[in-house]
Amino acid sequence: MRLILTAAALATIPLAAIAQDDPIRNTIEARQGFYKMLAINMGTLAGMAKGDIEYDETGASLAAANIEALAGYDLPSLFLEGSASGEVDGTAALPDIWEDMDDFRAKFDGLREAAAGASTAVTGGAGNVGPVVGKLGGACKACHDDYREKG
Ligand code: ASC
Repeated sequence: MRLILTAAALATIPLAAIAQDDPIRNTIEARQGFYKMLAINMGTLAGMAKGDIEYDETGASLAAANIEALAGYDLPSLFLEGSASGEVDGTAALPDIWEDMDDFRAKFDGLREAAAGASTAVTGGAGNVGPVVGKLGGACKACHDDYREKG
């Protein structure tokens, strides 16, 4: 019985390996997870800036630190050739990204610059959160305008 169970368990391994070995699907899932984490932390800061979420200095600083950490990741490396909208389903990444990867990278550098120091900038009161959200949102938008499918 034990032998049979072991064989059955082993038989499932190749299928799982195939699913994880699709580099295009992996890269799309990874960058979407990245954006989701970014959006969750932006949501916390934007909520505090608007007064929808009660300001709490530690919470604000942690959310901003998360954004700084995310901005330190080399996100553009997840944009593999062949993972554009129109080539595969389930992505809003416009083909223009690959037409000018240097500019795409420059846009991401813009987020990194906007995020620098954010965890300190949001301390000291709810009134300090809005300007940080504005700066970060501007960097998000600059890239979305050119490189994310509308709609
Ligand atoms: C966010 C979020 C975005 C950006 C964008 C800025 O909080 O989820 O995609 O900010 O709205 O223009």
